[in-house]
Amino acid sequence: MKFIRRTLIAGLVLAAVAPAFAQDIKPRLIRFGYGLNEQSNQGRAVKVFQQEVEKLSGGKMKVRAFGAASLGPDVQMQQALIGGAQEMMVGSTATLVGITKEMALWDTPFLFNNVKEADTVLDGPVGEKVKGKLAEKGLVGLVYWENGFRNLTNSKRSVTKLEDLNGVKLRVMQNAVFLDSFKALGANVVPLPFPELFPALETGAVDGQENPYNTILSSKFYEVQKYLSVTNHVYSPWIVTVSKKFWDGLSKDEQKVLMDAAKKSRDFERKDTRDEAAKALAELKQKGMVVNELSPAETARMRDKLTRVNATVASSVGMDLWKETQDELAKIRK
Ligand code: TF8
Repeated sequence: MKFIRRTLIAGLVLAAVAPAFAQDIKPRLIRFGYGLNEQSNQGRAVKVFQQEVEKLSGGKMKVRAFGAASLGPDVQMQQALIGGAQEMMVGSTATLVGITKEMALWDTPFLFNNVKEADTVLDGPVGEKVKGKLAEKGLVGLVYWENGFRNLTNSKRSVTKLEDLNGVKLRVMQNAVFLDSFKALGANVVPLPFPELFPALETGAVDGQENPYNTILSSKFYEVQKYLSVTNHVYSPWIVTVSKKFWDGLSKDEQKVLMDAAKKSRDFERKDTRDEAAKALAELKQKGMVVNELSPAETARMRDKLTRVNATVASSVGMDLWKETQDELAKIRK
Protein backbone atom coordinates (compact mmCIF):
# COMPACT_ATOMS: atom_id res chain seq x y z
CA MET A 1 0.00 0.00 0.00
CA LYS A 2 2.72 2.38 1.05
CA PHE A 3 4.75 1.40 -1.98
CA ILE A 4 1.82 1.89 -4.26
CA ARG A 5 1.06 5.28 -2.80
CA ARG A 6 4.69 6.33 -3.16
CA THR A 7 4.89 5.27 -6.79
CA LEU A 8 1.62 7.01 -7.39
CA ILE A 9 2.94 10.25 -5.94
CA ALA A 10 6.22 9.90 -7.82
CA GLY A 11 4.21 9.29 -10.96
CA LEU A 12 2.13 12.40 -10.42
CA VAL A 13 5.20 14.54 -9.82
CA LEU A 14 6.82 13.16 -12.95
CA ALA A 15 3.70 13.77 -14.98
CA ALA A 16 3.69 17.39 -13.85
CA VAL A 17 7.24 18.10 -15.00
CA ALA A 18 7.25 15.63 -17.88
CA PRO A 19 6.24 17.99 -20.69
CA ALA A 20 9.32 20.14 -20.17
CA PHE A 21 11.54 17.03 -19.94
CA ALA A 22 10.10 15.12 -22.83
CA GLN A 23 10.21 18.10 -25.17
CA ASP A 24 13.20 18.72 -27.38
CA ILE A 25 13.83 22.25 -26.15
CA LYS A 26 17.17 24.03 -25.82
CA PRO A 27 17.94 27.35 -24.21
CA ARG A 28 17.08 30.00 -26.80
CA LEU A 29 17.16 33.76 -26.84
CA ILE A 30 14.65 35.48 -29.10
CA ARG A 31 15.05 39.15 -29.87
CA PHE A 32 11.54 40.45 -30.59
CA GLY A 33 11.20 43.94 -32.06
CA TYR A 34 8.12 46.14 -32.47
CA GLY A 35 7.36 49.72 -33.43
CA LEU A 36 4.91 51.10 -30.87
CA ASN A 37 5.71 51.80 -27.23
CA GLU A 38 5.41 49.44 -24.26
CA GLN A 39 2.12 51.02 -23.12
CA SER A 40 0.41 50.33 -26.45
CA ASN A 41 -1.81 47.41 -27.39
CA GLN A 42 1.20 46.10 -29.33
CA GLY A 43 3.44 46.31 -26.27
CA ARG A 44 0.90 44.57 -24.03
CA ALA A 45 0.49 41.68 -26.45
CA VAL A 46 4.25 41.24 -26.87
CA LYS A 47 4.40 40.82 -23.10
CA VAL A 48 1.77 38.08 -23.24
CA PHE A 49 3.76 36.32 -25.96
CA GLN A 50 6.92 36.62 -23.89
CA GLN A 51 5.32 35.10 -20.77
CA GLU A 52 3.68 32.32 -22.74
CA VAL A 53 6.93 31.27 -24.45
CA GLU A 54 8.70 31.09 -21.10
CA LYS A 55 5.87 29.09 -19.59
CA LEU A 56 5.49 26.61 -22.44
CA SER A 57 9.23 26.02 -22.70
CA GLY A 58 9.74 25.51 -18.98
CA GLY A 59 11.78 28.72 -18.87
CA LYS A 60 14.27 27.59 -21.49
CA MET A 61 13.20 29.89 -24.28
CA LYS A 62 13.49 33.56 -23.45
CA VAL A 63 12.01 36.47 -25.36
CA ARG A 64 13.74 39.83 -25.13
CA ALA A 65 11.36 42.54 -26.25
CA PHE A 66 12.53 45.73 -27.98
CA GLY A 67 9.73 48.27 -28.30
CA ALA A 68 9.41 51.78 -29.71
CA ALA A 69 11.29 50.79 -32.87
CA SER A 70 14.54 50.55 -30.90
CA LEU A 71 15.69 47.92 -33.41
CA GLY A 72 14.59 50.19 -36.27
CA PRO A 73 11.46 50.71 -38.33
CA ASP A 74 9.50 47.74 -39.75
CA VAL A 75 11.42 47.58 -43.04
CA GLN A 76 14.78 47.46 -41.29
CA MET A 77 13.64 44.74 -38.87
CA GLN A 78 12.29 42.65 -41.75
CA GLN A 79 15.75 42.70 -43.34
CA ALA A 80 17.36 41.76 -40.01
CA LEU A 81 15.00 38.77 -39.76
CA ILE A 82 15.76 37.68 -43.31
CA GLY A 83 19.49 37.94 -42.65
CA GLY A 84 19.19 36.14 -39.33
CA ALA A 85 20.45 39.04 -37.17
CA GLN A 86 17.11 39.25 -35.34
CA GLU A 87 14.70 36.43 -34.51
CA MET A 88 11.20 37.93 -34.36
CA MET A 89 9.07 41.02 -34.85
CA VAL A 90 5.52 42.24 -35.16
CA GLY A 91 4.61 44.99 -37.59
CA SER A 92 2.30 46.17 -40.28
CA THR A 93 1.54 43.89 -43.23
CA ALA A 94 1.56 47.08 -45.33
CA THR A 95 5.31 47.48 -44.89
CA LEU A 96 5.86 43.89 -46.13
CA VAL A 97 4.50 44.52 -49.60
CA GLY A 98 7.99 45.21 -51.00
CA ILE A 99 8.94 41.67 -49.96
CA THR A 100 5.69 39.79 -50.57
CA LYS A 101 3.39 41.53 -53.04
CA GLU A 102 0.34 39.48 -51.97
CA MET A 103 0.32 41.39 -48.65
CA ALA A 104 -1.16 44.32 -50.61
CA LEU A 105 -4.47 42.51 -50.38
CA TRP A 106 -4.93 43.83 -46.83
CA ASP A 107 -4.42 47.41 -48.05
CA THR A 108 -7.58 47.32 -50.13
CA PRO A 109 -9.76 50.21 -48.93
CA PHE A 110 -12.97 49.07 -47.23
CA LEU A 111 -12.10 45.38 -47.74
CA PHE A 112 -13.64 44.40 -44.40
CA ASN A 113 -16.80 45.90 -42.93
CA ASN A 114 -16.20 44.65 -39.42
CA VAL A 115 -13.77 42.65 -37.27
CA LYS A 116 -15.68 39.41 -37.76
CA GLU A 117 -15.00 39.57 -41.48
CA ALA A 118 -11.37 40.42 -40.80
CA ASP A 119 -10.87 37.51 -38.37
CA THR A 120 -12.58 35.03 -40.66
CA VAL A 121 -10.57 35.94 -43.75
CA LEU A 122 -7.22 36.46 -42.00
CA ASP A 123 -7.45 33.20 -40.06
CA GLY A 124 -8.96 31.30 -42.99
CA PRO A 125 -7.48 29.89 -46.21
CA VAL A 126 -6.85 33.29 -47.83
CA GLY A 127 -4.96 34.62 -44.82
CA GLU A 128 -2.94 31.40 -44.65
CA LYS A 129 -2.08 31.59 -48.33
CA VAL A 130 -0.81 35.17 -48.08
CA LYS A 131 1.14 34.40 -44.91
CA GLY A 132 2.62 31.30 -46.55
CA LYS A 133 4.17 33.44 -49.32
CA LEU A 134 6.61 34.88 -46.80
CA ALA A 135 8.57 31.62 -46.59
CA GLU A 136 9.96 32.10 -50.11
CA LYS A 137 11.49 35.35 -48.86
CA GLY A 138 13.14 34.15 -45.67
CA LEU A 139 10.33 34.90 -43.23
CA VAL A 140 7.84 32.73 -41.37
CA GLY A 141 4.47 34.32 -40.59
CA LEU A 142 2.87 32.99 -37.41
CA VAL A 143 -0.37 34.90 -36.77
CA TYR A 144 -2.16 38.12 -37.59
CA TRP A 145 -2.87 40.59 -34.84
CA GLU A 146 -5.22 43.54 -35.07
CA ASN A 147 -3.87 47.02 -35.73
CA GLY A 148 -7.41 48.09 -36.54
CA PHE A 149 -9.65 50.30 -38.63
CA ARG A 150 -7.78 53.42 -39.64
CA ASN A 151 -9.02 56.96 -39.12
CA LEU A 152 -7.77 60.30 -40.31
CA THR A 153 -6.24 63.04 -38.16
CA ASN A 154 -4.76 66.42 -39.08
CA SER A 155 -3.88 69.80 -37.68
CA LYS A 156 -5.56 72.00 -40.31
CA ARG A 157 -9.31 71.48 -40.31
CA SER A 158 -12.12 69.05 -39.79
CA VAL A 159 -12.36 66.83 -42.83
CA THR A 160 -16.09 66.61 -43.46
CA LYS A 161 -15.94 66.33 -47.26
CA LEU A 162 -13.41 65.19 -49.83
CA GLU A 163 -12.36 68.73 -50.76
CA ASP A 164 -11.16 69.35 -47.20
CA LEU A 165 -8.23 67.05 -47.92
CA ASN A 166 -6.96 69.23 -50.75
CA GLY A 167 -3.49 70.46 -49.96
CA VAL A 168 -3.24 68.56 -46.66
CA LYS A 169 0.25 67.09 -46.31
CA LEU A 170 -0.59 63.60 -45.23
CA ARG A 171 1.85 60.99 -44.00
CA VAL A 172 1.14 57.50 -45.27
CA MET A 173 2.91 54.21 -44.76
CA GLN A 174 5.60 53.24 -47.26
CA ASN A 175 3.17 51.36 -49.44
CA ALA A 176 1.94 51.95 -52.99
CA VAL A 177 -1.74 51.26 -52.27
CA PHE A 178 -1.83 53.82 -49.46
CA LEU A 179 0.01 56.33 -51.64
CA ASP A 180 -2.43 55.84 -54.53
CA SER A 181 -5.46 55.87 -52.24
CA PHE A 182 -4.74 59.20 -50.64
CA LYS A 183 -3.52 60.76 -53.86
CA ALA A 184 -6.90 59.79 -55.28
CA LEU A 185 -8.53 61.64 -52.36
CA GLY A 186 -6.57 64.77 -53.16
CA ALA A 187 -4.04 64.87 -50.32
CA ASN A 188 -0.33 65.63 -50.70
CA VAL A 189 1.03 62.27 -49.67
CA VAL A 190 4.33 61.87 -47.85
CA PRO A 191 5.48 58.28 -47.21
CA LEU A 192 7.36 58.00 -43.91
CA PRO A 193 8.39 55.16 -41.60
CA PHE A 194 6.39 55.13 -38.38
CA PRO A 195 9.20 56.27 -36.02
CA GLU A 196 9.51 59.51 -38.01
CA LEU A 197 5.82 60.27 -37.79
CA PHE A 198 5.47 62.00 -34.42
CA PRO A 199 8.39 64.38 -35.03
CA ALA A 200 7.03 65.14 -38.51
CA LEU A 201 3.62 66.03 -37.06
CA GLU A 202 5.21 68.04 -34.27
CA THR A 203 7.39 70.16 -36.54
CA GLY A 204 4.63 70.56 -39.10
CA ALA A 205 6.61 68.73 -41.79
CA VAL A 206 3.30 66.97 -42.36
CA ASP A 207 -0.22 68.05 -41.36
CA GLY A 208 -1.87 64.72 -40.84
CA GLN A 209 -1.78 60.96 -40.72
CA GLU A 210 -4.11 57.98 -40.46
CA ASN A 211 -4.07 55.18 -37.88
CA PRO A 212 -6.47 53.34 -35.56
CA TYR A 213 -7.78 55.12 -32.43
CA ASN A 214 -5.52 52.93 -30.27
CA THR A 215 -2.36 54.26 -31.89
CA ILE A 216 -3.56 57.88 -31.98
CA LEU A 217 -3.92 57.48 -28.22
CA SER A 218 -0.86 55.40 -27.30
CA SER A 219 1.51 57.36 -29.53
CA LYS A 220 0.09 60.64 -28.20
CA PHE A 221 -0.80 62.01 -31.62
CA TYR A 222 -3.55 64.01 -29.88
CA GLU A 223 -0.79 66.28 -28.60
CA VAL A 224 0.03 67.39 -32.15
CA GLN A 225 -3.23 66.77 -34.02
CA LYS A 226 -6.45 68.70 -33.46
CA TYR A 227 -8.94 67.07 -35.84
CA LEU A 228 -10.05 63.48 -36.10
CA SER A 229 -12.36 62.33 -38.87
CA VAL A 230 -14.00 58.95 -38.49
CA THR A 231 -13.34 57.37 -41.88
CA ASN A 232 -12.63 53.69 -41.09
CA HIS A 233 -11.17 53.58 -44.59
CA VAL A 234 -9.23 50.36 -44.18
CA TYR A 235 -8.60 47.59 -41.66
CA SER A 236 -4.90 47.09 -40.97
CA PRO A 237 -3.58 43.79 -39.64
CA TRP A 238 -0.28 43.33 -37.89
CA ILE A 239 1.66 40.16 -38.50
CA VAL A 240 3.98 38.28 -36.14
CA THR A 241 6.99 36.99 -38.08
CA VAL A 242 10.06 34.87 -37.39
CA SER A 243 13.40 34.76 -39.18
CA LYS A 244 13.28 31.63 -41.36
CA LYS A 245 16.99 31.06 -40.73
CA PHE A 246 16.23 30.90 -37.01
CA TRP A 247 12.99 28.92 -37.43
CA ASP A 248 14.61 26.21 -39.54
CA GLY A 249 17.16 25.59 -36.78
CA LEU A 250 14.44 24.96 -34.18
CA SER A 251 13.11 21.55 -33.18
CA LYS A 252 9.45 20.72 -33.84
CA ASP A 253 8.75 21.21 -30.13
CA GLU A 254 10.38 24.63 -30.11
CA GLN A 255 8.42 25.67 -33.18
CA LYS A 256 5.24 24.51 -31.48
CA VAL A 257 6.03 26.62 -28.41
CA LEU A 258 6.31 29.71 -30.61
CA MET A 259 3.17 28.91 -32.58
CA ASP A 260 1.08 28.16 -29.49
CA ALA A 261 2.30 31.30 -27.74
CA ALA A 262 1.62 33.35 -30.87
CA LYS A 263 -1.98 32.11 -31.02
CA LYS A 264 -2.50 32.88 -27.36
CA SER A 265 -1.07 36.38 -27.84
CA ARG A 266 -3.32 36.88 -30.88
CA ASP A 267 -6.48 36.06 -28.97
CA PHE A 268 -5.41 38.34 -26.13
CA GLU A 269 -4.37 41.13 -28.51
CA ARG A 270 -7.58 41.23 -30.51
CA LYS A 271 -9.74 41.40 -27.42
CA ASP A 272 -7.51 43.97 -25.72
CA THR A 273 -7.37 46.14 -28.87
CA ARG A 274 -11.15 46.06 -29.31
CA ASP A 275 -11.77 46.90 -25.66
CA GLU A 276 -9.36 49.81 -25.90
CA ALA A 277 -10.73 51.05 -29.23
CA ALA A 278 -14.25 51.09 -27.81
CA LYS A 279 -13.16 53.58 -25.15
CA ALA A 280 -10.44 55.45 -27.05
CA LEU A 281 -12.62 57.90 -28.94
CA ALA A 282 -14.13 59.33 -25.77
CA GLU A 283 -10.65 59.64 -24.32
CA LEU A 284 -9.34 61.41 -27.42
CA LYS A 285 -12.21 63.92 -27.19
CA GLN A 286 -11.36 64.44 -23.56
CA LYS A 287 -7.77 65.17 -24.60
CA GLY A 288 -9.12 67.96 -26.77
CA MET A 289 -9.47 66.42 -30.20
CA VAL A 290 -12.32 67.65 -32.36
CA VAL A 291 -14.01 64.55 -33.75
CA ASN A 292 -16.34 64.44 -36.72
CA GLU A 293 -18.24 61.72 -38.52
CA LEU A 294 -18.72 61.77 -42.27
CA SER A 295 -22.18 62.04 -43.77
CA PRO A 296 -23.34 58.95 -45.68
CA ALA A 297 -23.14 60.94 -48.92
CA GLU A 298 -19.53 61.97 -48.27
CA THR A 299 -18.58 58.46 -47.22
CA ALA A 300 -19.99 57.20 -50.51
CA ARG A 301 -17.96 59.77 -52.46
CA MET A 302 -14.81 58.78 -50.63
CA ARG A 303 -15.54 55.11 -51.12
CA ASP A 304 -16.08 55.66 -54.79
CA LYS A 305 -12.71 57.39 -55.21
CA LEU A 306 -10.92 54.80 -53.09
CA THR A 307 -12.32 51.70 -54.73
CA ARG A 308 -10.61 52.84 -57.92
CA VAL A 309 -7.39 51.42 -56.49
CA ASN A 310 -9.01 47.95 -56.28
CA ALA A 311 -7.97 47.11 -59.83
CA THR A 312 -4.35 47.90 -58.97
CA VAL A 313 -4.48 45.70 -55.88
CA ALA A 314 -6.11 42.86 -57.82
CA SER A 315 -3.44 42.94 -60.50
CA SER A 316 -0.59 43.01 -58.00
CA VAL A 317 -1.90 40.18 -55.78
CA GLY A 318 -3.18 38.16 -58.75
CA MET A 319 -6.73 37.73 -60.01
CA ASP A 320 -7.12 34.26 -58.43
CA LEU A 321 -6.37 35.45 -54.93
CA TRP A 322 -8.52 38.55 -55.42
CA LYS A 323 -11.46 36.45 -56.54
CA GLU A 324 -11.00 33.92 -53.76
CA THR A 325 -11.11 36.78 -51.24
CA GLN A 326 -14.25 38.29 -52.75
CA ASP A 327 -15.93 34.87 -52.79
CA GLU A 328 -15.07 34.27 -49.16
CA LEU A 329 -16.41 37.69 -48.19
CA ALA A 330 -19.62 37.04 -50.11
CA LYS A 331 -20.03 33.79 -48.18
CA ILE A 332 -19.56 35.55 -44.83
CA ARG A 333 -22.02 38.30 -45.79
CA LYS A 334 -24.75 35.87 -46.83
C1 TF8 B 1 1.85 52.86 -39.36
C2 TF8 B 1 1.37 51.56 -38.78
C3 TF8 B 1 2.16 51.35 -37.47
C4 TF8 B 1 2.62 49.92 -37.35
C5 TF8 B 1 3.43 49.64 -36.10
C6 TF8 B 1 4.69 50.44 -35.99
O1 TF8 B 1 1.09 53.82 -39.46
O2 TF8 B 1 0.00 51.57 -38.58
O3 TF8 B 1 1.39 51.67 -36.39
O4 TF8 B 1 3.39 49.59 -38.47
O5 TF8 B 1 3.75 48.28 -36.07
O6 TF8 B 1 3.03 52.93 -39.71
